[in-house]
Amino acid sequence: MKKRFFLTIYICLFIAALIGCSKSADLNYSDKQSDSLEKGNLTVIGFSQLGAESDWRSANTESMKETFTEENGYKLIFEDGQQKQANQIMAIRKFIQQDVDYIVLAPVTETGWDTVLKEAKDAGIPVIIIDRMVDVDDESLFTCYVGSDFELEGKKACEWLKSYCEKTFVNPSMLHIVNLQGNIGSSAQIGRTTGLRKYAYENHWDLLEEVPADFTQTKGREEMRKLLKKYDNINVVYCENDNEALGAIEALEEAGKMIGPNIRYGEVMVISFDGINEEARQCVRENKISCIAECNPLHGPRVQTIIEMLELGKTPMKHSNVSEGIYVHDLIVDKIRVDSIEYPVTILK
Ligand code: GZL
Repeated sequence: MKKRFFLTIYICLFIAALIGCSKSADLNYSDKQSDSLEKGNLTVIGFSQLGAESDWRSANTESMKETFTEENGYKLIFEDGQQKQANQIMAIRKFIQQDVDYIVLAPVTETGWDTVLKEAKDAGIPVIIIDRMVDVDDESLFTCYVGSDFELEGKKACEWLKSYCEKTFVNPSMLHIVNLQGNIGSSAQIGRTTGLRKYAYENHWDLLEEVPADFTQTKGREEMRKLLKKYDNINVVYCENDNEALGAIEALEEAGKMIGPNIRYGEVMVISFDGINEEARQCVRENKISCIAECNPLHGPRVQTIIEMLELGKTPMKHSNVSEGIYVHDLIVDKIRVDSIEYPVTILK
């Protein structure tokens, strides 16, 4: 009798356990279901943007947001690093916890990414680097890079300056140049500065001073003011982006300087990079900025192509650079040649 009693209890407990498991499985399943419902069929992308310092940056962010919409099948999680690498590293760790499908990183500076990119790799999340580059010991820590060749941008701007001097009979020894640099340690600053230094060395240009101006208009104006107090012979201002150039122009006008390409007649020539800011483009039309080396911010569609390839199990190019031009006021220099490749120049209408 006793035996039958305990057997009945055991069987009831066993059936209860079975129902419980199936419920929790259902629970898990419904949890999973709600999880997948949250993601739906969307591809989830964690995008760590470095900041909002310039018009170029805003256009870059806009391009990513316009591309990775839910209508296009994506869920974009956007984090603004506010110019701080620590914020970007925190964002990447958050993306890893959220188990996103892809991480896109626009790094504020080149170094200091190895550890967090290793964490993303260990989590099996592909990382796509855009715009500026990362300097890591092991390039398997990121899937691929798409952005600009910044040293080439610098060389193009300098080759235009060299050709312009030749065409207008300005002796290279007449040039007295200052460089308003971007964020120190960023690929854009490193490349554009390297291009200038190479040309200054090879052509015996007088490179008076290089100062960080953080790619912003405010800093460009402040640093230009200081340089004008220090030097009375500046006749070329090399600005590593358009926002700095606009700030420099404000300071030059405050100081009563004539701004333009006619160095022989005492004008101060302004050279810049990007070409996305409408005010800067207007300055080219008015010959206040003599030349802008284009830096194209529209990486959204390029990243989408990469992700579509990865989704199909294909392998994108490890490094891809976008092709970029030169914007000018007139065709005194109608083409330039850099590293034996010819580039057209474009008059800004
Ligand atoms: C270049 C980009 C630079 C732009 C600046 O790709 O990193 O940062 O030239 C921006 O305008 O702030």
